[in-house]
Amino acid sequence: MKKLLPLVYILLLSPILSAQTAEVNYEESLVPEYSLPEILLTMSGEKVADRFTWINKRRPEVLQLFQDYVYGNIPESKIDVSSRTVSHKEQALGGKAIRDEVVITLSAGEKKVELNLLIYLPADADGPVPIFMGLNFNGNHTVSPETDIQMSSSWMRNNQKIGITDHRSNNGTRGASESRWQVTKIIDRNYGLATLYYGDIDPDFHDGFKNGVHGLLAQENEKRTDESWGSLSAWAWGLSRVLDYLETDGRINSGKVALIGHSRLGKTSLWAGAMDPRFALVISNDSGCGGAALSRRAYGETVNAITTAFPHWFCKKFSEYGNRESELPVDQHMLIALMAPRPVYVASAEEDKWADPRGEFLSASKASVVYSLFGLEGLPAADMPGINSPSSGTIGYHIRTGGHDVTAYDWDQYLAFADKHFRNQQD
Ligand code: GTR
Repeated sequence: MKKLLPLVYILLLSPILSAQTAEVNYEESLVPEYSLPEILLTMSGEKVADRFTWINKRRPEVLQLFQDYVYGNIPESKIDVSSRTVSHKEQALGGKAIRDEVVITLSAGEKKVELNLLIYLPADADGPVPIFMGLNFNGNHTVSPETDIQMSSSWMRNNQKIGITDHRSNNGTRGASESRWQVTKIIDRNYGLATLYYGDIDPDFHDGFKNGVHGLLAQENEKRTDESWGSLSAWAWGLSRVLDYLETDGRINSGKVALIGHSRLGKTSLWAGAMDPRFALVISNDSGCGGAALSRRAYGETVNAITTAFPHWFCKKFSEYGNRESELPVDQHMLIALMAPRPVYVASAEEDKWADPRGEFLSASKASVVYSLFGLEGLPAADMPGINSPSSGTIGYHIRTGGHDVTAYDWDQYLAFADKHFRNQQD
């Protein structure tokens, strides 16, 4: 048995490894020529020249195209929601913050899913505070230096030894993701933070869409189609249920929730923000392919690579567009545009070539035409900004030094962006 294990791991990892090593293009000169689908043209050929046509005709069309071709449709299903606060700490982070742990129970008949939410709020707030909200990769106990946060008992990737990359080598240990969350910095700037482990909503492995909220919302004898939801849609749907809960907490300004996500969870934050306009500000940190990066550039991770390594993230139909991205009726600049007129921030990292930084910039830039319909400046920078030189209008963008991660530098930009849009403070 012992001898068999390495072989089993190699077999399990091989689709991921082969997708990452096979013919990855990192040469700008080898990016294929492409033309993007026209954002401001409806499917019936009508030019979108004002915001009313965008809101009433083109936006719903684009949203539906992303459902049908990329992330999949979420079934309408009635669920019951209840919540209970399982811990409350008045003197968190040395007295700076109040900390709650809340269990949100989603149920449908006998089936239920529990979401464990961790909330930090500034102790001296004099009214409802704006918050950052996001899914974490490795459990709430990894987010903060505090040692009395409940350990997650949900399925975790490192138990499965699948898809581990170096930036997650510490997963599971208390405080391991502290640098990615900067809780003290957030509190010092008078924002709250709400976070939960993404695997609570839907465990990140392919089980035929039975566990997590896929199972919860599934109807008896339901047949999945090529346009049915994958895990990115599941995580996004879960975020909206958490927002439902936050709306009931009077200490939080639920009209000022900034949704943040990194990598696959950055793809998720963009998709959640597109579907649910209650998210007032949306941040994509290094989200790459299927997130902010243009699919047609096929630079770094491609549609073929991502749907081979992670078939459960998207609807099945998306996988048919590997190597024929130019036939997709959407590209990812249209996803960014779905946020309009809300502020949206896209961030890249210089060494994160797999996520195609230029493709992320171009998406942000090309979404600006929709912001113009609202009389807003989208992304001010006409060309890709230099390293560590953010550009911010109602769309923000930066590329920083370093690799695939969320750093204090990233948070400094997000906090300044939130101040600008939530508190009318210029940076
Ligand atoms: C990679 C995947 C990326 C990104 C990343 C992550 O393996 O290819 O699209 O999502 O995982 O989420 O850490």
